[in-house]
Amino acid sequence: MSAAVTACIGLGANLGDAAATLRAAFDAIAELADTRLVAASPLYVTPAWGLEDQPDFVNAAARVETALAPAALLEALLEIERRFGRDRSREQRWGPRTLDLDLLLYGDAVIDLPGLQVPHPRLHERAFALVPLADVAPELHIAGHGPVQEAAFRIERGAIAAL
Ligand code: PH2
Ligand code: MG
Ligand code: MG
Repeated sequence: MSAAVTACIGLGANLGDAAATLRAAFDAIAELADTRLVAASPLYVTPAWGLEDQPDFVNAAARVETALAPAALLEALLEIERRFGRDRSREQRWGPRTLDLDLLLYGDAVIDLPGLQVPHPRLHERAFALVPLADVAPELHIAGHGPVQEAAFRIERGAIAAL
């Protein structure tokens, strides 16, 4: 694999067997073309954020090395979401989902396109994303917010629990 970039992916689910879905999603990420899964975080049960009247989420994070460009990696992640039953035409913002794969970090890139914002805009203030990310990428920097580990120390962890 040539010119690989380190990227991080946030995984989340709260419909069906969310833990099984996340484990299978790690396998799907490991099988992506031109991409190597370097680390998979533990799974965490996290209280739903944004829209509180829904089941707890299971969240995790993956660290990969990839030769895919950001848009190609995002498209591959959306394809995995669809394979696991995600239908974006039938869901509400911040509502329940079978699988959500977010591109959290892509090297040091700062990308602000419709549908592709990296670092993920609210990453530094969301414990459900930061806590697992700190397991796989403590030393990586969130542009404008410093190292992942320090952002994770600053955040209120709330009721997040290892699965
Ligand atoms: N994702 C959302 C909305 N709320 N809450 C938690 N705890 N975890 C998530 O992954 C999550 C959420 C929409 O993507
Ligand atoms: Mg998403
Ligand atoms: Mg999300």
